[in-house]
Amino acid sequence: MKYFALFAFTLLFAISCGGERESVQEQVIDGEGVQIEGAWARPASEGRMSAAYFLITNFEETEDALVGVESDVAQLVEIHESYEREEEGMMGMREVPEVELPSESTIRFQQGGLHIMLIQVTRTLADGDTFELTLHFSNSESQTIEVPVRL
Ligand SMILES: [Cu+2]
Repeated sequence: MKYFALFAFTLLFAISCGGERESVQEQVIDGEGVQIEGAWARPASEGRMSAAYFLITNFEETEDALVGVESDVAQLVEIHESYEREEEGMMGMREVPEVELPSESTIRFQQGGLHIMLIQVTRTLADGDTFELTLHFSNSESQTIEVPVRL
């Protein structure tokens, strides 16, 4: 339900700023499969945590889902979501087993929202470095992307 809300927001945003809307629609018509864009990750010292972000667009008419993520740059790689902890009014984060990718829609992984948690990175990730991340989907084939580290 949360992911549907995110998508609805994206649509609303697109509609509220005229020119954007056409390019978004065009993108959805032109694309194929599942595409990942705008990937980046935060710098981290060896042994610490980093987080990776990107946009995933499912151009297909069938649903898909991100069901797992792997990388040799961290001891543990998890799909996380941020949420507001009601008791304390603070933000927390927790692992989610998968993220639905509705047909012809874009899901945004971003700070304060969905993200890929890289726990105990195996080497220092400095601004300008890159590493590989492999994403597994329920329908489409796995994809390995190059993720740049930046501030
Ligand atoms: Cu996290």
